[in-house]
Amino acid sequence: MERTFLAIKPDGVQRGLAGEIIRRFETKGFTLVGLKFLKPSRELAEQHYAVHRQRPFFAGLVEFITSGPVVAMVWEGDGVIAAARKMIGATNPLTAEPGTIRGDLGINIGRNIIHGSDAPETAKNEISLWFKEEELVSWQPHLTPWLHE
Ligand code: IDP
Repeated sequence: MERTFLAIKPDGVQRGLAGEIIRRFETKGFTLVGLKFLKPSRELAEQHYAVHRQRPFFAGLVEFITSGPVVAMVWEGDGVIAAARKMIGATNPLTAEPGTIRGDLGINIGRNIIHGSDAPETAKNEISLWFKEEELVSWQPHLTPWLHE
């Protein structure tokens, strides 16, 4: 079963959007298998955003993500990686489609509420960066037969 890493960034937490965001993934039918509330260390943030190390916004991004608590999550389900990216919307909330998390709830690229893994390989790496294996819970939701034929 496919898994992805999602993180509600400090702006999403400060704005009280954590419940709204979790609700969207729950009601869509995906399964929560890992959840933690933490203030990421600089080391964790720099590793997480390592691909952006050369970009001009890298320092600000690391500063921001380490500035407050984030809700780090692992969600499971068929096609969850691509579906979550679709539900999150484009990187810039101003151009993200209405109906997406960023399109409905944000206005600025540096305050775009949520992170979601962009591909199977990054999902695997990000899950193991943020979670230990024993922190992930494999379980069978009773709703499964009502979500899948
Ligand atoms: P994504 O979060 O939609 O996958 P990425 O291109 O991977 O977008 O960028 C990672 C994060 O870096 C974005 O979510 C955003 O917070 C930040 N970011 C990207 N481009 C800019 C920019 O031009 N200015 C400020 N922050 C940016």
